[in-house]
Amino acid sequence: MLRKFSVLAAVSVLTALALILSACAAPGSLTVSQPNPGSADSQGSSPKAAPAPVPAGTVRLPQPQVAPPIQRSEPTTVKVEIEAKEITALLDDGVAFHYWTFNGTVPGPMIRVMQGDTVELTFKNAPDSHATHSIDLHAVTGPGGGAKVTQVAPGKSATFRFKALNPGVYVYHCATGPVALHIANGMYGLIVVEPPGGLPKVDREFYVMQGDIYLQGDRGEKGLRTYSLEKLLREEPDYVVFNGSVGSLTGPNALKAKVGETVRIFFGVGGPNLTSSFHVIGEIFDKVYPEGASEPVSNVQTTLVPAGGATIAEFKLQVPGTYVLVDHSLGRLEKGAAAQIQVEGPDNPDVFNPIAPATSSQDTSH
Ligand SMILES: [Cu+2]
Repeated sequence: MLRKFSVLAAVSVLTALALILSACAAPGSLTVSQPNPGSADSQGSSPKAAPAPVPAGTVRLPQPQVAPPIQRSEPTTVKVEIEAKEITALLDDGVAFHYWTFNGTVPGPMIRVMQGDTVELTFKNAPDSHATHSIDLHAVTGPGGGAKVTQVAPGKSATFRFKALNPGVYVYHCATGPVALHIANGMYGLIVVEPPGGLPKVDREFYVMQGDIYLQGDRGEKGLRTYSLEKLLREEPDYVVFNGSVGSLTGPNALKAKVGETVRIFFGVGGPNLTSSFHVIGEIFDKVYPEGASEPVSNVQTTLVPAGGATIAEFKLQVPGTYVLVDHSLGRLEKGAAAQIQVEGPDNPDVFNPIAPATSSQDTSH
């Protein structure tokens, strides 16, 4: 069924492209896009139909682990296995979504290798998948970043090797058409390629990725929601989230650290559409590797991370409290883009001292 949707979705993309081209060919005339009755958005039900109820027992996707730092100094061959899995999970309280994932998490697993390693990657597509999937790693030098040789039908697999030539932190994503839809539905992750000798030691590492999600219906509607290719093409997301869902890294799910520790955040943007103005409220990045480049810069408040890009941000924690990770295009905070680091430890009045705090009950710290 969804494979059929995928074909229809591709037709819709081509229709949109034709509209753009016709607009370009007729300067001065304004082409207004018409609703496409053949698009995935209207397939099978009226766009006004209420979403189906959230299936019983639906929970949030688990969080991916941070891969451990490389301990060796010589290159080797690393075998990696990744499986595309389509899973219904909670996107928000009372809202379920049919995610397309790598290994069942959003983002997918962090792959961590060393510069000079040969990576042998086996890509599988689960037998119960409905769509073909693939993988394009930005750390790969070769056609499609691997996507040309990994267009894998449900129940099938493919294997290829690549040499990790350049150190850095790179996005990987599904590259099966419409690529933006596969990314929006959850198919992205990071591969870290450490330089020989590794990254400088820190006390804690975190793995966070931002994504924009597009749904049929109105914002805030409850139930089992369906993706919207139309909104994706208009770049009007219903949700902007860190690590797959609203609240996946806040409250009881917050990241944890202690005063005196230095932390490193591997932060990537799956997109597919939005660039992030990545910022941590109440902190200054002591070091940022802009766009994942090899040379860090110092003392940064907010760093731009493009769609399909990543960065490494590092800072020391001097003051206890809750620090909120945001995209400083703050309308997106209202769409879910927040994570928290809860920092425990002794007060540090030399650095921060609430002498006479406001007594208003209004909390603006989120
Ligand atoms: Cu895919």
